[in-house]
Amino acid sequence: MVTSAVTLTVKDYKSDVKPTWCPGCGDFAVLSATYKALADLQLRTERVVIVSGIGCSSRIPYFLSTYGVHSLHGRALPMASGVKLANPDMTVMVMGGDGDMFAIGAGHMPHAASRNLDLTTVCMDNQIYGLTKAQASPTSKIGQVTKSTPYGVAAKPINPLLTVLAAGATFVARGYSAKPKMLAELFVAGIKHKGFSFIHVISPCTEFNNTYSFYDAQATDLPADWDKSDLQKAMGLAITEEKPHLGVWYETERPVLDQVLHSLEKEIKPFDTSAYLKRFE
Ligand SMILES: Cc1ncc(C[n+]2csc(CCOP(=O)(O)OP(=O)(O)O)c2C)c(N)n1
Ligand code: SF4
Repeated sequence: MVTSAVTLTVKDYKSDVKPTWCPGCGDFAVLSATYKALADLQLRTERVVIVSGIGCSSRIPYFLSTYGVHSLHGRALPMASGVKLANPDMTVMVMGGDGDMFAIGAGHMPHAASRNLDLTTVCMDNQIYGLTKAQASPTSKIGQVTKSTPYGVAAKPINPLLTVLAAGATFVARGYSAKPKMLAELFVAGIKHKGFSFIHVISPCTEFNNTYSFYDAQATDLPADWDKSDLQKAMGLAITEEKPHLGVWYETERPVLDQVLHSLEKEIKPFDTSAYLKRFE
């Protein structure tokens, strides 16, 4: 993390591009929380990269004055992994939707978590494909009527928290767009964490899946005495919870891939390609 010598404020992280999301979209709160977290941490804009895939949520890099990559649908994690490995001192955030991260991009998630690369991953979960106008996503509820499931979703939804906990993420949290203060605190904690942090954000789509009243009533904070070092307890809650719990679910320390790989660099032995190729002459 490279901090600034002059004091940066929220407005320093805003780009000239105005967000194009629908009024009330939960992603606005995620953007504001990102501005606030970066300002709280005083991170220099040129030392931060926001990498996204494709989706309404994945438009987020345009609205920040940091570096940004609006990559391919589902490919934000591999793109961000390359950015982080090549630039270990940069703060790299990966941001996108439930479709991007748990449908087409789902194969990358467990590997990013198990490798423990120092990335802060934010999944804006609206339980629908917003950009393509309301098809079912991997987190849509059983029975949810969408454009692609006119008789209701039949599949059991993927459980993002359980997935990343099982795969080895070293920081796992959940926030809600209607609680922006907590969201910014979770982003600060996720960025400060050395290793793979995953922040699941309930981020309603006002246009196609407006769940604000449901989550206003259901979302509940983790108990004050919650032990965030207890993986089994966190996984147990992810399996059994009836109401979504907000806060830091789990945090632990493990060697971080980018540091491990860079520490191995000094052991690399020169490889004589011409001598090797002689075997095939
Ligand atoms: C390879 C590929 N397949 C499909 C699409 C079409 N597509 C664009 S965004 C998207 C899903 C968007 O849903 P989500 O990732 O949850 O983001 P949201 O728009 O809800 O924020 C799909 C299927 C695409 N752009 N590229
Ligand atoms: S369609 Fe939904 S997810 Fe997309 S900008 Fe509008 S409210 Fe947000």
